Amino acid sequence: MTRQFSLLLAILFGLNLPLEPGTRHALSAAESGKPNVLFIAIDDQNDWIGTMGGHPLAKTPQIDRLANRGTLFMNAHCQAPLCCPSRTSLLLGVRPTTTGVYGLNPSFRTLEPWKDRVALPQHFQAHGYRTLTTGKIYHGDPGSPELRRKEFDLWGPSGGIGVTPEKKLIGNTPMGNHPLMDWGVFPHRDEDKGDYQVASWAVEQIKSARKDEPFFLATGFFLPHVPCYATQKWFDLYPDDDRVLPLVKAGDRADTPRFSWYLHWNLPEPRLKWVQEHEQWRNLVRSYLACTSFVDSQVGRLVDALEEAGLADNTIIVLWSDHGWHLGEKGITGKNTLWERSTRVPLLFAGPGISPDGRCRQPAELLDIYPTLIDLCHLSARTDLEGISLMPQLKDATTRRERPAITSHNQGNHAIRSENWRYIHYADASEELYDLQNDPHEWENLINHPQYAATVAEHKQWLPRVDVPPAPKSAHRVLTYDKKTDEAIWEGERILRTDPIPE
Ligand SMILES: [Ca+2]
Ligand SMILES: [Ca+2]
Repeated sequence: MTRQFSLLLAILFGLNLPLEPGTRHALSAAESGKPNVLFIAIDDQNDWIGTMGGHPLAKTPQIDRLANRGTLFMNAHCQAPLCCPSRTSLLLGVRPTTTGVYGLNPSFRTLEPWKDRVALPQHFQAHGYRTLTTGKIYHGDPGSPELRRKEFDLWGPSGGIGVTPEKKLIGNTPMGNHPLMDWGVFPHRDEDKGDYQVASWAVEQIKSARKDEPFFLATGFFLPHVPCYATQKWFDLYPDDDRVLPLVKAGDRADTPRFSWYLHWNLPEPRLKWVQEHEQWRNLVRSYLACTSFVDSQVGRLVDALEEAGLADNTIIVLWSDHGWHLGEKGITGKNTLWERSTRVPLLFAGPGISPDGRCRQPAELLDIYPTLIDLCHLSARTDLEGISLMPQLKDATTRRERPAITSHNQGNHAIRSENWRYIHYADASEELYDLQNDPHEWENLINHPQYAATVAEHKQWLPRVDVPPAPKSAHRVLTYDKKTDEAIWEGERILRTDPIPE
């Protein structure tokens, strides 16, 4: 069978024939009426988005406006509460428990089973799309110009933090005084921030887009990832008093298993106790909110550019964050947990074929983005994806979804989030259960209440059956556990049952 003929069959019958990255369809995608895609990633953005209700004071007018134009998933969750595994899962369309990518290393392209796997942007490239990227989409740069071209046709500025103060604003932080662990206001210009430059480049690409070739434009914002620096005007959106603080319950960890601490055993992100004692809690919360509002304004610049270029009606916008962030809840700041604040993320679609004002409360996964974009853009289907298209919910947000959202953090640790419940199973067999309808903050672990045995059993059946150990050369935030010896290894160091929890 010639390649042209196999491509033709793929177009006609949606067969999952391998499409080599960099090769293009015989048919021009524009001729077949394919919409553009504006793919917007936000880093470490939790559910503190105005219309999601995660924080009553969060101001995100641009994302809210976009949500009104499209469908917002109110119960969407990452597949891993960490950049590299979450993004790897989304871009490959497979779970972290399938690849074994759980830590910040390795890059999946260095792993034999995944080095040639067609990632989401490559699938678009193979269907005649011009693919462009700026800012943080993948975790880490592929390296050489040749490797970069395999992932995207054109690379813009990498963005990142941008301008920084001369020294850390909050002084030394515990557990290693990591340079990124900083936040606050200092005099600088918004234009000197990495995210502003990323948005500016994306706006230029939208303005100069060719009319005869659809684009897939990936724009990855860095904030509100730490360090959370913002200019005064963004801080001024939030009161300088304790109304900004999230609700936390004293002693909330008394009923969570000790193993829950192992998932974030020793990390640069300070605990709640430290930010309280150093009078940094309110400053951190305001800084995070200020950065969220700043990124929101950059999203607005992209949407405005699409409208001004006359492309809004022919462009699918998908906006997502790679995972959430705690700001004191459950006694910690940071990610790396299997609770709501760490797994719940904004996920919204807007554009042709998508219902406006949709608010879907069914569980959804970032894993679903790949097959959903295939459907929205009428590309050939793939049989190697583990997500399920959200197309029915984009037509009618009340359409039920059978499968819950599943988040994994290292082998053996999983959260199963259904419409109303969260069930957590750790590698040492300890468990948690929360009734999100009556306990939205997940304060009361119901696992020992016998009346919920059926609920637990129902959720347990969704635990991943494929649950591989960490891939070779896994590092950074990697936890392993041996049931036979009850031995947990965090970042290469053994944790004993009697070890005090690091602060
Ligand atoms: Ca991240
Ligand atoms: Ca509790």
